Amino acid sequence: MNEQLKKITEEALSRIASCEDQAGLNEVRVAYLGKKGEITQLMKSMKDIPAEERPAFGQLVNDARSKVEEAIEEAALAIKRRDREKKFREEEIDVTLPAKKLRIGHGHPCQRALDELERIFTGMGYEVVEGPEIEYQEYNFTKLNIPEGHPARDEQDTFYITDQILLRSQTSPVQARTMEKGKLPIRMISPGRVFRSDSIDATHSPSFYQVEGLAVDKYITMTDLKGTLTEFAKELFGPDTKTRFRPHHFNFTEPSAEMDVSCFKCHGKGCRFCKGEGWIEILGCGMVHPNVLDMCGIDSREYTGFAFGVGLERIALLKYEIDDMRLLYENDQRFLDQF
Ligand code: 2NL
Repeated sequence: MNEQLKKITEEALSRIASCEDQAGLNEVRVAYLGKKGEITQLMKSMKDIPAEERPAFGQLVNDARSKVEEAIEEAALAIKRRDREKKFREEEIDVTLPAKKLRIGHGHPCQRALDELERIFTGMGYEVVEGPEIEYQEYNFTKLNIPEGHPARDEQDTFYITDQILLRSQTSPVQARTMEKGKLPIRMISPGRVFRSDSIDATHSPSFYQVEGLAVDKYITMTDLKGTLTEFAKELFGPDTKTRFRPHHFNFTEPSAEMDVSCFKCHGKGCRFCKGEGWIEILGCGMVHPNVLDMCGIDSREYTGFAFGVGLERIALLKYEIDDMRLLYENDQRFLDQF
């Protein structure tokens, strides 16, 4: 019996030593310590030996049982440790490896110019309003004091879709629609894409971006126009910027003017940038024509307003010192990355 116990114990220990995983250990546990396991069987066979040998033999079997249990426990721990180390090795991250290069872009020069314009005007309490690019000629022309048959309609070489519907040639229709809603006073800018049947060159394109502005309230005067637009110019081109207003003609404003800013390169002395003028033309503006107010449902005897229109590309070209508008549309990254 003793010999057998020794043999079984050694066998068990050697099987435990060669176990690769927890499942293998479990099999060994069942084979030796389970209900029908070999060591358990030995314990059960106690009744076959003489009564006086039983206590000593029982002690031996119990010792053997503990030895095997301990060996299994130790082996289980070792396997667990080995598995964890293997997992750590496999999941190791080399934090010293160079990172993947992140390519961070930036807004298109026109978008950045627009962001800047919106920042300046919303800062003065203006709301940004957008509207449809396809319009009725009624909103694009008639309500802006450009009646049917007026030469200004041809001058703008508009793209017609039907005889009533066209691609807007300015964003003023958005303002006409806002005035019609009748909520006064109005302080708004309307940025957006406009279309004219022009051939492409360094300063023209059949589709470009415009930002128009409109303020309508009681007692708005030309002084408000000059003050607001001068403040705008100072924000955009620097605090030393001066402005001047030259008489002009637009159908929708009376009086009308064009605004120049002092050249921000030579501060008015005259240079290549301003073509020796000292001044750079920036925008068109004027007091909203009473006909326009009335046709948009606002009583021109009670309310007045001023309006202006800026070409966004022109601002971007000036701000980033680009000399050909076509560069803005080509989407050549090597060019755009410079700004
Ligand atoms: C320019 C000139 C201008 C306006 C746009 C306007 C709109 C309404 C009423 C009156 Cl609803 N005026 N817009 C006024 C003056 C000039 O744009 O050269 N834009 C690029």
